[in-house]
Amino acid sequence: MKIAVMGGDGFIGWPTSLHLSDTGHDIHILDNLSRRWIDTELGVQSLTPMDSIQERTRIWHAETGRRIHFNLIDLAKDYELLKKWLAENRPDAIVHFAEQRAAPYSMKSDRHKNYTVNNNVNATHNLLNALVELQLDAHLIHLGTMGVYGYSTVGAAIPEGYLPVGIETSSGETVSQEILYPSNPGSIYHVTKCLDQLLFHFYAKNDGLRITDLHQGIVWGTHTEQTRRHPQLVNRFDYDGDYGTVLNRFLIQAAIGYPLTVHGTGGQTRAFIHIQDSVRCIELALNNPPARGARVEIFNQMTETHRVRDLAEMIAKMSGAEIAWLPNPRKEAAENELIVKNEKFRNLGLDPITLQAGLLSEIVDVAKKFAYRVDRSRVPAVSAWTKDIAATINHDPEGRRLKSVS
Ligand code: USQ
Repeated sequence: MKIAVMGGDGFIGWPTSLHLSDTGHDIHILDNLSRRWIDTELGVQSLTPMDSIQERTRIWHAETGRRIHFNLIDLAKDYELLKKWLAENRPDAIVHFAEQRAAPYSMKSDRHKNYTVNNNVNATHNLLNALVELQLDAHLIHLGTMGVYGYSTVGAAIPEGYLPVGIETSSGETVSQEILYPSNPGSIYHVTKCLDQLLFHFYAKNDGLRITDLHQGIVWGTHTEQTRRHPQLVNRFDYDGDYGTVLNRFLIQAAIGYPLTVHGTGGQTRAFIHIQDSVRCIELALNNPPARGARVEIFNQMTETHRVRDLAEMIAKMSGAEIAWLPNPRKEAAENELIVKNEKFRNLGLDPITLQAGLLSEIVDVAKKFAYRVDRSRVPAVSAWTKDIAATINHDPEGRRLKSVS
């Protein structure tokens, strides 16, 4: 298949491009390199040394004989350029990662909120709009988030996108319907993924576009089978307070002797998936497109759930790291339960990589190798969800007052 990978220079876009190229697909990356610019803005860098996208694709070709094409296009701003590229190349499928993906970054300031909404919603809409205009029947796979469901305790398993409901009619009968699971975003970034869902719903219904939305959990790990093949194919690995995600952050912190930064009581339960499974799921979704005219296909792309404090305690035990119980900069439930259905990928053959000590220590080893690149002042999460920090959690599970760490 000819596949366009929008955002193919990013944390999941790059290993996905390699994985799909390795399985014989013709890969075309479209990316505006915004993630690299944001590193410059924030004054941070990936823990792993990343080469330019051109150099990465050159190495991939030298290693495998396969070409990955790169196009510098901004989906959100260059509509005409995007349309021209799609018209000339007419891909069979499009994988869409081209969005600002960090919740803390989206909450940094009014400017960051505007940027995240403008960038993410425009990128998605421009893509959908162009597909209709060009009558291009490419299967669109979007990287969404488990966060669209929210993190309140529901007391029932979260279904894969759609919720069956009974509605009482005026004559007293109950009619059943399946509706999009009610959105409950916890950050401006998550809001944009909820808005994307509505755009997908409309374009599938109105124009018959074939769309798959992947509601992904928190990704952990850094290597995939293909990124391991050459030092210059290495994936990016974020550790800073804006882009580093919880489990990878704890592992890096353990590697550099930094206290594990648990927000609040660490009672937050979240869904997780290893990066290798993430790229496998995208391949499974590609091979199982919805029919034209069908509703949006939604998968929960996660393999297990964990509580933040359990992860911190497990890593502390494994590495001897200290845990710092910090005031939570986010506005989120201090404790929640989370049960998630993920049968659809399991039924398609996904055999999940779970948190085995082996893979966790592989990440600690990568972090130790590149520890000299870490700027410790960039580890704390400083983006606050509310100006009223006193309103957020300020005690650990035993009721001790929380301290800050530097
Ligand atoms: N947390 C800590 N300490 C830290 C970092 C995070 O306790 O040092 C806590 C947060 O307060 C939160 C949880 O860990 O309760 C998860 O935070 P995160 O930064 O790992 O994940 P999140 O902001 O939710 O976003 C990440 C990705 C995003 C993706 C999302 C999936 O950046 O692109 O959509 O995970 S999900 O969380 O399922 O919505």
